Amino acid sequence: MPHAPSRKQLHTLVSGVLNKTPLVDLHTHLYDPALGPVLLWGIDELVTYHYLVAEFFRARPDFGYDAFWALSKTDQADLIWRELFVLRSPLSEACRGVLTVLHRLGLDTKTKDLKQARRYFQKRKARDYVDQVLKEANIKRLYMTNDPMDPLEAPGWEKGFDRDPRFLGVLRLDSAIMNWPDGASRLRAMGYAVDDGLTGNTLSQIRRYLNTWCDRFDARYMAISLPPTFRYPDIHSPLTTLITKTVIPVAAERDIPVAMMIGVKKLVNPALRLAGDSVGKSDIDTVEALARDFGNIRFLLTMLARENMHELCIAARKFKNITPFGCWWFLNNPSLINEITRMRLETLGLSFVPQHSDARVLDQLIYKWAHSRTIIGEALTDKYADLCATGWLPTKSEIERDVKQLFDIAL
Ligand code: RAT
Ligand code: ZN
Repeated sequence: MPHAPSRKQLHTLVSGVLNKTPLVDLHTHLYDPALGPVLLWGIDELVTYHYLVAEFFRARPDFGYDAFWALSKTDQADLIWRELFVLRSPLSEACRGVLTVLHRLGLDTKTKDLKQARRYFQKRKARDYVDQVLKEANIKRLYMTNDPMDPLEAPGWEKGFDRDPRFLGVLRLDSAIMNWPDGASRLRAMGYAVDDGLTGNTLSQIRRYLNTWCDRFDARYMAISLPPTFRYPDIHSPLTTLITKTVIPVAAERDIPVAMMIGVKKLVNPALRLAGDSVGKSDIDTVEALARDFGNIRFLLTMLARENMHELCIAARKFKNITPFGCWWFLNNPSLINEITRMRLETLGLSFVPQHSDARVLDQLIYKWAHSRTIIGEALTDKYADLCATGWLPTKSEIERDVKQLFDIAL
């Protein structure tokens, strides 16, 4: 009988498989390079990531919000770099991420200014850099966040372009249906004859909008981020009505999943702009009721509050049409990824998607995936070690199969 491997041997095996397997990124804010400048990359974008903007104001509470936003992007980056990387140690996860990127690109991380990095990026071309980053991060496919109402990306889609098959389309719903009737005038401007009231005709026009744009994006799923107050059933809520009477029927007809990201309190501090959103505890009964009443829909589900993570695992045990995914935003920290991944493995086996990057800047794929692979590798190693203790010995090909089941979601 073969000997049980030591933890060290198992770890080498598991992390080797994880690092070598090209993974799929289920949710990003990255774009097909053919869409042009809407795809963000490079040092100034990295350093002005909204996670770091929030941290800048922790370091400099004396600095005015308006004064910060009035600066050019380069000046904002210089200021953030000085405050968070030069005047104090960059210990936070978002700061560490910038350093991981620079390090992996072969740049000096302990510099007083960003000149060296700027020189490096000036020499890069977007398309080649996409190849370089996807290779370094070992990501084979990623899902975008496509918004028909985004003036920066919509014209590109209307014109049409040759798709990069690694960048898959996702119809984002927030701009059209959140805080109804906010989206009504935008829909009318796009040629959809909607009223502010949710009449039968309005609902059918919105379904037409969803179908038209799912076609145009070749959308693999539709996605929405929801506040902690979101409830189903709720006959008084326009949002709930729009989800049940437009999004869900269109998803059913097209046989595509609906992704719900629940728990964001938008703009609790508007002065922080993109960095101004917060977290709230959401309602798991709502998730269970949706999964029960719409058993024909696959719900990709993530929640923002740590407090919701355990009950989401249990809801997924009860409803096969719920797929928990990722450690979202404020949960995308090593200590929490560790806790959440172990809990999911223990309650769901391999039937969840451990992580997505949420990258807004291309280069972030490098750090978000490097950091997550490390933590997930530790958690998996311990789980296989527990099996070894029973005499069950995993083979390399079984580990490869398992990693593929976890990450290789095909939609
Ligand atoms: O993680 C983020 O960058 C957030 O600002 C949001 O984009 C969130 O992930 C979302 O998709 O709404
Ligand atoms: Zn996101």
